[in-house]
Amino acid sequence: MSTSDNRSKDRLDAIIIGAGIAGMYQLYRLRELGFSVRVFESGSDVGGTWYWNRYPGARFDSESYSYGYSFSEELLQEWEWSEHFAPQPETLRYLGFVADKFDLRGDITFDSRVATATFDEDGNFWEIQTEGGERARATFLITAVGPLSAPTLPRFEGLDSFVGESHHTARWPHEPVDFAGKRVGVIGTGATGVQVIQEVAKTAAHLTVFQRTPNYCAPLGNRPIDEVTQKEIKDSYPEIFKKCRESHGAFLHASDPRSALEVTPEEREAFWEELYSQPGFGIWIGNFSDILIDQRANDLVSDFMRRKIRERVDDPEVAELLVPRDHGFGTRRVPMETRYYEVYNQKNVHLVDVKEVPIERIIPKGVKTGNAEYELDILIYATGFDAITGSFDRIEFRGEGGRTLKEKWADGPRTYLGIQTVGFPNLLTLVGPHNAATFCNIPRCIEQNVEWVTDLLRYMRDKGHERIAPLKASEDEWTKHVYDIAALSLLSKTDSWFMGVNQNLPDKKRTFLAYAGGSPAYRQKCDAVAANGYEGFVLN
Ligand code: NA7
Repeated sequence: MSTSDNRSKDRLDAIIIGAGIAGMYQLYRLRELGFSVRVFESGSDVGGTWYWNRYPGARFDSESYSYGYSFSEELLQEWEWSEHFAPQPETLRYLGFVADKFDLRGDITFDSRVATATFDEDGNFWEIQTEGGERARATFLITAVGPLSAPTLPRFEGLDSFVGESHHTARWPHEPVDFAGKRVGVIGTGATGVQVIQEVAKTAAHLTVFQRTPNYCAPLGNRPIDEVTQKEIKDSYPEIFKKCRESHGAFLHASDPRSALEVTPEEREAFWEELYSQPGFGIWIGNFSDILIDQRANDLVSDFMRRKIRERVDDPEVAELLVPRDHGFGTRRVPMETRYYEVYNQKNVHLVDVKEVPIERIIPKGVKTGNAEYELDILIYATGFDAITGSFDRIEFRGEGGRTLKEKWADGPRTYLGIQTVGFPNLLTLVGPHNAATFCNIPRCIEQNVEWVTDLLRYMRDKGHERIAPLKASEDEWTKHVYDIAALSLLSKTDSWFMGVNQNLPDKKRTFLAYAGGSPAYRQKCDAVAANGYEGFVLN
């Protein structure tokens, strides 16, 4: 590596793709090791997800103080979150503050999307080329491309014919979009759609929501952080992060060890009422231990959530459209909301069921369904992402024998620990498929990923190793384990982005893309692998 040889002029120790939360922290850690590193980032500044997703209403569903970086005590004490669930502009400011504090931007090339990455087998290095034609080489290539960063648009005809303003939520303009006096349409009612709908409904003259699949949404319970709480938070960071480390998804909400079936109906109801009124993901993550495993337990909690929707929506017909029937509560990502259901009691909001009568095409003046035309001034696509593998597929990774990663993962990803894949030596995938970070309060798992990779690279340098690749047997075993664990969960029985299901991507295989074994088990496994000299990998 650069410290021990003289080829560093044209070859870095590491290239990182992406300057979001993972890429920024990986840069910080590798610089600390004395590595030569360059980050390539397609955006014009740091922030990743929080750089791109500027749509109105975008905010955390994780408690702010459980989401920020934990590695610097000074940073923890300096930064003040203003709300329990901070809005996107504040998060972007925070990430800019981190970049300034640790002087990160100098090692990041912005406005630079990596197009290809090719492994040179003889030279044992990766060469990347950006869309702008810039090339760079490094011994290690670390991806920090984000699990939800390749937005997808519907495959409707006439997409470009719309004469009004249209935006995908993940490609929102930097200038504010004014909805006052406008007829606005939103397609999509996932976690993003729900956030944007409740915001647009406040000012739009008329809002039409095109809903295909209703989701079970739960109250976020956001509020400002007062001075006393601010101090309490700053004093209790070690406990906050300990709690996150010990919980399944690294959230502040740990699941209740009881079964939903072992308590009385009255106890169950009281517990669910309590969770429903509490802030954050408690109702999803802090629920009875079997709601995502046992169909009977899931049916009960789904009924509870359906009742809540019916209680909150005035028009019973509209309420029925909002009630999910084709999947159980929590088996898809639970959108968090603030008076979302009450939006449908407003006179300026109209819900259109596009499962019953699908959208046929986009027309110059708006949206045409099978039985109506909707005239719009602004059309918002909250239509999601090519999840988890999509951000990899956008880059042509060529490994040993010239094989592409896209070809290798065509039937679903195969990895060891969600960190490496056979045939692509020295490629390390932070928050990659089948990595616990994909189903997690993500910065907590990012820190685990980054620290593990940093320890690995330090170990390799100390031992004089320059190449790492997983054994095929380790990859087979991990991939089987990922699917075995997923099969126990009701998540794998439901179509969602966790399962790689996106109807706008008909060729994408239905396979579990995340890791459902939980972050404590994943951390333990990674630690054991490291303690055993990186068991399952070949280092030389
Ligand atoms: P999601 O959760 O994938 O939601 C996308 C939404 O868009 C969902 O309601 C889709 O309906 C809808 N959609 C997509 N394509 C169409 C077409 N062609 N017609 C009608 N409706 C469509 O993405 P989000 O951005 O909301 O959330 C992604 C994650 O980001 C989220 O989980 C958070 O972790 C952050 P469908 O359900 O497919 O019927």
